[in-house]
Amino acid sequence: MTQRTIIIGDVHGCDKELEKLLKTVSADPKTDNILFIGDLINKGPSSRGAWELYREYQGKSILGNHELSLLELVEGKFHKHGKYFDALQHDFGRYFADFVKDVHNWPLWYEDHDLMLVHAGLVPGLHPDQSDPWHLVTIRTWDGTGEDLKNPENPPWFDFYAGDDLVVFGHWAALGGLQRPRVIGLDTGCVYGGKLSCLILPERKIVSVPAKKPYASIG
Ligand SMILES: [Mn+2]
Repeated sequence: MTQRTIIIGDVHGCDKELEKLLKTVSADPKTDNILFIGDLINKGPSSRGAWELYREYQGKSILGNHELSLLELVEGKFHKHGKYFDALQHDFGRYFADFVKDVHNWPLWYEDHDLMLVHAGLVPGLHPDQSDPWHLVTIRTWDGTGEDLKNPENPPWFDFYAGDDLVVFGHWAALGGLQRPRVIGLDTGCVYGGKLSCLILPERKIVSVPAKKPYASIG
């Protein structure tokens, strides 16, 4: 059997939906390479439940903006996502240190042959290793300078992408997913009551399961 790569979009603590999606595609860590696009945690019902499934299925994840801010918060830096910190510690309980230790090993992007994963997107003209980490986990649109990465008046970052790799990203729930020949967006807003989606390679099939309910409001 050909080994599959299964890339899962922004889970945000929607553990029940993640479990359903993994079962729907018959994910098997023995034969499948299971990857997460970041933002496994926060906003939804159980970040710990999502992390336990990620471990059970021997997943690998890149950093989302929520994990990058967690790493800054544990270093004592102020960040606007600090509002999630107490709930996250409570949710993980005695496993919190193990979780943080795990996240310390998550890369900002993932590259394998002609596949690249990045949480939000690529800064036009730059390889991810030349980019500001926060740009990689938050970019939506491009203003030409990197000052304002989410102004809806500006074109999306992927309009500038002309590389040969297939780039898979999340982070932009309002976009509702994207399918272009070399760019695929997987954030279909599960935590906001949308659906949780994954991409299966090499067949390029997208499979989604609906959210049981909205757990947070968008924005
Ligand atoms: Mn995000």
